[in-house]
Amino acid sequence: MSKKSIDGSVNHLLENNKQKSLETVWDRSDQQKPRCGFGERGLCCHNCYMGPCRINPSGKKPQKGVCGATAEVIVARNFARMIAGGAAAHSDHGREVAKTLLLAANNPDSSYSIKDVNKLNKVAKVLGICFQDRSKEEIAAEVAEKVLENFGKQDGEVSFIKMAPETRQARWGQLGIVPRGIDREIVEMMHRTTMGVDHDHRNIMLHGARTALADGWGGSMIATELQDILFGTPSPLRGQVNLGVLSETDVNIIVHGHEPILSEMLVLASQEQELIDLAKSKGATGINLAGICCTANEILLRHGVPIAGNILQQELAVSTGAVEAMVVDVQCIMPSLSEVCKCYHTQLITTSTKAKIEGAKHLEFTEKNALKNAKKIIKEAILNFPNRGNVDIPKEKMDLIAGFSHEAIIYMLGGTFRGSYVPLNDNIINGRIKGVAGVVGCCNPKVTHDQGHVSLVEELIANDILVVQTGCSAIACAKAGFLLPESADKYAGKGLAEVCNAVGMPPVLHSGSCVDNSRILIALSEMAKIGGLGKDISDLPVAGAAPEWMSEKAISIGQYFVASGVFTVFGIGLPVQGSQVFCRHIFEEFEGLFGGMWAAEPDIKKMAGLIINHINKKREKLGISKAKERVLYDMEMRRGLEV
Ligand code: NFS
Repeated sequence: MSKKSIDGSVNHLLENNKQKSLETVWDRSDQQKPRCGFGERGLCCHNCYMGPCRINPSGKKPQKGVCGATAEVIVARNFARMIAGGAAAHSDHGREVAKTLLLAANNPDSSYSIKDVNKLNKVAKVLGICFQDRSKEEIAAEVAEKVLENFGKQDGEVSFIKMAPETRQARWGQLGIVPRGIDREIVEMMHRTTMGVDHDHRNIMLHGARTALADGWGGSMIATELQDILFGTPSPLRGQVNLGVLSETDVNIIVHGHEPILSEMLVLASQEQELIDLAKSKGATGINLAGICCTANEILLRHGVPIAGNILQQELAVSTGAVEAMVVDVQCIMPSLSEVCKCYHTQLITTSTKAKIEGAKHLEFTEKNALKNAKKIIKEAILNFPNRGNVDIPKEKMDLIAGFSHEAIIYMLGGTFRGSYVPLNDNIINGRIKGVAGVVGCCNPKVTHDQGHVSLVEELIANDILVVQTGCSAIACAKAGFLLPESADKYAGKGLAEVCNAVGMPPVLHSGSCVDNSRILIALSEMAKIGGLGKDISDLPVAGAAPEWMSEKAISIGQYFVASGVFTVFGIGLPVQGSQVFCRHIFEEFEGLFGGMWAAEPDIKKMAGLIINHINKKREKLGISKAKERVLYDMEMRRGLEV
């Protein structure tokens, strides 16, 4: 890999950091080479202390762990535990949002309120809660209580499963994998994969599907839907992205992590006149809040707050010397930040009781005193401004349009009165749009930063495939300029460009953070329900991809997409490749079970080829593989049609 990134701001700062001997994620990644081949293939087991055990991938002994576990059992258990880890992270986030909605409903003095009543009523309807002639607080309290039950339920099914097409629900029912309670499925996954329990890789992965569905249609969907109620459903707005959004003259505060419960309050606090005045009294021109990772996506989508970068840019943001405080909550936060911050004046502030870092200042953020806590954090940053030394802010920044929630897409396509997915389905049927791909997930220093996302998306839109994005992948493509309507003419195929120009949308739609992948599930369900493209998600000409994945959360997302019927390709590699039996199961046999299956393809051109072939295969099956233009009937033709 010649360059670490395709992003000039990253390469510039890395060069400077090298001279300062400042260690970053790329240096530590190099120090790990050569990587453990057993671990990379998923072949080591440390689930009990008779081990650790590993299977020899060459076929020589040992071919079994001390307990007798085979390669496929070990690989399955490791993979399933990654699903459980990812599902736990998304779902614990969802739980906090539900608790905050309950607080907002029951406590008028709390800093939170119910912003989107339409969405509240919509969610209440799905949950079977009466919303007529009741106050929004009453409805919200019942919604929050009902979804909170979803976590601890032992039987039945998680509520939002109902949003899936009926054929899909029936398939899950036949397979016995409808998630009952979110916590229950995660606990059972950990139980089954502990020493001496489930030794059938197929059975392990069936529960892996159930656990992942409890994330996608449970924890993540709860997070998204309830965040929309609390903070507003996103609609298209303009923003900016990359390290160039940092200001030379303002107090720069970066919020990094995942839960908008914190970041929304920081947005509010940063607009307080008294704090802006304080910043000015310290010699700054104002307060500049910017985000990193998914919390950035959340506040970009709802407030247009700029994004400083994706996961691999967190240390680099500090190394600009221009950040007064890096405020973090949970997930994707590197502990190394503490060391990097020591080299600058930057104050690292942890806020969650679940996530502390040695060397950071801990300012506990609780929902109860949210705004007060947020103000305290902002004040801390302002007071640090006079300690700023030399700064080196890269020039790179790019405009983007974001905020394509499922509701916004419907509105964009059809307006208030006839908004639906019919126009999208029509354009897929007439072949202007060949299909839809969700390109999501992380960045990983094992490959050139941002390259996989950008090259894949470029290839897909050139082939008339509409791309929907979330997470760090969306940030990568935003930096490349794909998230602007103008990019349709520049990069998209003729058919897709025509549709984009007619509607005024970019060919790449930013739908939010990683929990917002649930928006894609709902959009796919709607496409299937509308008709014309089959009856189930697995009939649609769609696919999913995570070209630079790294997190357990990505594995859970991949598994729930597959279990929902979507062909899903991961780049880099998957830690399952030590067992051919297991690979055959998730790459091939899964299709018969779920209608969707996994694939692993590190070569981005080939990955694009797999997605395009899959979409063509689905189009052929639907009988829409030949481009058909709609016939505009004149009166004579119409009369000819009459019997
Ligand atoms: Ni998703 Fe978001 Fe980024 Fe990966 Fe991490 S921030 S929740 S896990 S690295 S996309």
